[in-house]
Amino acid sequence: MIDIAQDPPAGSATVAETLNFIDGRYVAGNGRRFENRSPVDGSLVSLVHEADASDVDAAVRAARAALRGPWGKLSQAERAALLNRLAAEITRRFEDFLAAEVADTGKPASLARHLDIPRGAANFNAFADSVKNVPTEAFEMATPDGTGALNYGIRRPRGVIAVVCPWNLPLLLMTWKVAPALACGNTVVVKPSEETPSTAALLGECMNAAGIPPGVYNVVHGFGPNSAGEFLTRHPGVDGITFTGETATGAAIMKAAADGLRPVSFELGGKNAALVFADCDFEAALDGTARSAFANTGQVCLGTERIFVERPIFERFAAALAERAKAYRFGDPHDDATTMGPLISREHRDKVLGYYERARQGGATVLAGGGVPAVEDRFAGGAWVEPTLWTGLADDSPVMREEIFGPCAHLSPFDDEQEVVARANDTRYGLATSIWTRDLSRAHRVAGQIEVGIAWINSWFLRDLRTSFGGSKQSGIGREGGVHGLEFYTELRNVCVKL
Ligand code: NAD
Ligand code: 6OD
Repeated sequence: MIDIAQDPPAGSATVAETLNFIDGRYVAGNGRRFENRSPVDGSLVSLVHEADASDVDAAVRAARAALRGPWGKLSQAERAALLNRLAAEITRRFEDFLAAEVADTGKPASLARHLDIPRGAANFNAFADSVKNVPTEAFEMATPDGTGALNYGIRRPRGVIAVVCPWNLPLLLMTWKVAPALACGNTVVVKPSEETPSTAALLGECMNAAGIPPGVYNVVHGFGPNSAGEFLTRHPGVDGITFTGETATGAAIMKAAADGLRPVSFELGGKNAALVFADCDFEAALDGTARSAFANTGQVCLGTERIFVERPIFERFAAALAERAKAYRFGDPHDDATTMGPLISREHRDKVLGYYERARQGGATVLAGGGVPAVEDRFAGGAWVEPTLWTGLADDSPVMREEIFGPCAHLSPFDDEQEVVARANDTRYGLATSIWTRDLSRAHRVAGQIEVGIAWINSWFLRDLRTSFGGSKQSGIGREGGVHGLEFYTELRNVCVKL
């Protein structure tokens, strides 16, 4: 989707530009300009100013100055009040955020309207609230002279936080990190995905309107290696790195973080399993599994790519899910009839179609999809792909092992609980699972045995922002959400007072 362009394309009269946001101002980057193209039809959305090393340095310095200056001097209650104003400002600009998110991602506006944009605002309110009432610890101790001592803990912001973001839920996932960082008193430099720079840039306007001091929130655009992502994560002025994205990228960032021993918080890839027992509420399991496999064109880290169905209902469930897959409608994201958008880019589509081909070559039976859908001529330049279901692959085939991140899943039958738990756990990932059953004892028993950070029973992607969120195994490092992010976004200091 993205080509490097030194100059605006020939013949374009006015081309929108997406600027970096540093120290409260929009600034042109010293680096190249690159194209942000719509995955719906390949049209140019904007020319994005890539930040070079000096731009990134300016952003980190601005963040450091704000930390020492106005932001660092605010009380927690004052910060929380500003974050509530910021949330209100996002809501006031709802339609602008919606338009920007849909332009970058091509996702149906109906989806972004109920998920991405409201969560962008909700994240700030939730974290402004959740850090308010967190106790620390206190210990009285005896001393040899008999007077004793008192220990108590206080929390302090970690400092300048680098926030490196993916493209699948751009505003939601960026604010999910920025909100707790700011609520805890840190300042941030955000590197949005090169595919989806617009809402991170737009948020700068809301920061200014809400009265958040300059330098608290900075945005630098660009790519990963040898670009803004690497310059930021290697910058010695960054005190911690929070990242959402691919597991392999997480490994590269962890190496960068090793210099200076900076802590990391990672939300990474998944190969999530749904476990559908024969005693489930069939329609609820069907709805939930269709959503978990196909929502956002399968580009949700929590999405299901492995579906295990108990044998007595396997054929019926597979046939019904295939009908759901065939019912999606592709087209204009602003048309309410459109229920599935494109993938993020042609490049990503090549990857997903590569797995479709591998499934075929591996002998899979294709129950639905398997290719590129017919779309209107005006969308021919887009990154469309069919929702796809397979059966018949072995658990150790690449399609069953590797994260595809597309609207596709494999269905396998199973015969007993221990067997399905072992198969669900047979992966290097450990992000999420959904268990569908009416047997409550079994539901809790299985949730306790699946090696994941998030287990849903009879639901999927049902989020209470006070709960912990993160992945086990190679799906992440650390937990965020509610008070859990305090471990990363603050430093706990013990004060020992000799009495
Ligand atoms: P990605 O890892 O390719 O890119 C994420 C970000 O990292 C981008 O901003 C990119 O520019 C930057 N980046 C890439 N290489 C870098 C480097 N060497 N140094 C610094 N920055 C670098 O991920 P993506 O393709 O944008 O997103 C899809 C992936 O994200 C999937 O694997 C998905 O599972 C994962 N994801 C996980 C979660 C979660 O909560 N666990 C949420 C969303 C997405
Ligand atoms: O809901 C959330 O807070 C969250 N982090 C969702 C992640 C979705 C991944 O694509």
